[in-house]
Amino acid sequence: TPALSALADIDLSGYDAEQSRLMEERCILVDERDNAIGAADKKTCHLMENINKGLLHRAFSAFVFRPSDGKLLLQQRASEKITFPDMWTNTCCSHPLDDFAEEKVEAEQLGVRIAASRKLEHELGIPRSQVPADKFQYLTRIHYLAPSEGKWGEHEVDYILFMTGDVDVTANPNEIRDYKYVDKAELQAMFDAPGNSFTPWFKLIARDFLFGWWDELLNRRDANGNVVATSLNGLVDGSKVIKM
Ligand code: DMA
Ligand code: MN
Repeated sequence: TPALSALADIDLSGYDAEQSRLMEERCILVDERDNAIGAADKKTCHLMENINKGLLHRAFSAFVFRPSDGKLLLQQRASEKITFPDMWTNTCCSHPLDDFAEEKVEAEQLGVRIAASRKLEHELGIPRSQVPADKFQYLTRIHYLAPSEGKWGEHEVDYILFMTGDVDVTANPNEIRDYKYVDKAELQAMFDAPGNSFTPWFKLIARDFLFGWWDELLNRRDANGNVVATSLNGLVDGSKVIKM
């Protein structure tokens, strides 16, 4: 692990109290091949000063689709978020935590799938019974770096997870400003419209992967016409980390 900025020197007092508290969560540090090499708090992991020294952590990006029409659930991040506030993005992103033994399990990507279930409940209020870990389809992992505002940024190995299911949303206003379901054309129109801003990871995933995988999802409907995330099993070689 490289020498890191002294934590006590970074003042969070100008930020939302709950989001500042969540900066104490401990992320899993990884190398570029996603080997776990340690842990550090979320604040340390998201400072560009540390990212520029190579600090890299594990994350997930979950995409939840409605079975009946294959629409994707998007969220707009709350203004309270310290990184990438107010931006539109995929259903839910966060980190598997070193704080929970079950979120460190790498076999079958179980740890990130458990973290996705936990955060869909925390951010969107979706009951965990509707988003159980075993319903997520792992696609691949991407390695990307993206500055946010000021001293903050992201540098992650990000697991892309798809899920299909009918979910009841009760958005947590400290996390979520707005949410909506979109089809491919509606998402493209949002990208093309002036004034919308999107997270950098969502833009990268949309640019290179999302629309093609979404087409496959829509093409592989079950006998009832519903889209099923597990139909994508084997579509992608998820064994390597893709550097974006
Ligand atoms: C972090 O997302 C993960 C990715 C893929 C960017 P986030 O900032 O929404 O995480 P959290 O809500 O836990 O702060
Ligand atoms: Mn992160």
